[in-house]
Amino acid sequence: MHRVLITGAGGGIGRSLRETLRGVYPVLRLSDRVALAPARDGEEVDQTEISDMAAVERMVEGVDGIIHLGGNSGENTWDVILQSNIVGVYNVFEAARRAGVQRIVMATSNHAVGFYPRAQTIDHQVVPRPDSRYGLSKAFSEALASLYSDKHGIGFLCVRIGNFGTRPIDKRRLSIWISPRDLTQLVRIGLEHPEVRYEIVYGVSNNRRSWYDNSNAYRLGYQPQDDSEPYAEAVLAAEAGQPADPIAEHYQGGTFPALEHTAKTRRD
Ligand code: 15L
Repeated sequence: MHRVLITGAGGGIGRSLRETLRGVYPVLRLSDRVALAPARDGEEVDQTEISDMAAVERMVEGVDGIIHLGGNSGENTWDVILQSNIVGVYNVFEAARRAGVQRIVMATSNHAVGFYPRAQTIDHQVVPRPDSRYGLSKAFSEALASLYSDKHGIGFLCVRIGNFGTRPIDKRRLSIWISPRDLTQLVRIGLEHPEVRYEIVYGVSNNRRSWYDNSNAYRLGYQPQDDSEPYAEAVLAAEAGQPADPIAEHYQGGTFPALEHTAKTRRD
């Protein structure tokens, strides 16, 4: 990997990877739809709207690997999701194919499977159960990655990211938290592991309260360093006595499945 492109480089994960991957690859190309801090040594800065194919083609030129974080990172209207997460991811993968890019790390989300109940442990082989239009767009991106892997041989690591941050922020996040250093490790596996063809893994730390069987990530060599448990007491104490939405509490996706929820009965 000589030149690695990060899309969505202005978001929380992108800004963190800009630091943790600094000097790991000779050139980091950082792109976002908004202006980014100026390039430092070993960096290139780019401003691209990923729903614009011609601009995306310029963005991927000369790149060896891509970390695709770009797009909308939460629930939104169908028009926004369609342009930024569905048209956007198609443009990135298709432009990557045309440019001969061999490896892509795709930021998918726990919300692609957010309608699984918290009582169930799920692995990388479960069928998607998106909990929102956002989660649906992530399930789409996983299926699109599968197509581009089978048909064009691009290697994909699809990372179903839980919740990224320096510490878990609430009870639900105790089960899905990932620290910056653990995500960096997974991203590097995605770019550097010689045998990645099409893999789904969970982007979570080694949380004692996890809802995931992340054996696929471990098979690829992932050795997470962090666990949310040392934060549990403080997190739970801060939340004690707060009213809980029963739908949000039941499902892994939390408030995402609860939003606009009208079903009278549960599927599980
Ligand atoms: C995500 O996929 C979102 O991008 C992030 O903003 C959080 O909502 C996270 O999931 C979560 O579930 O905590």
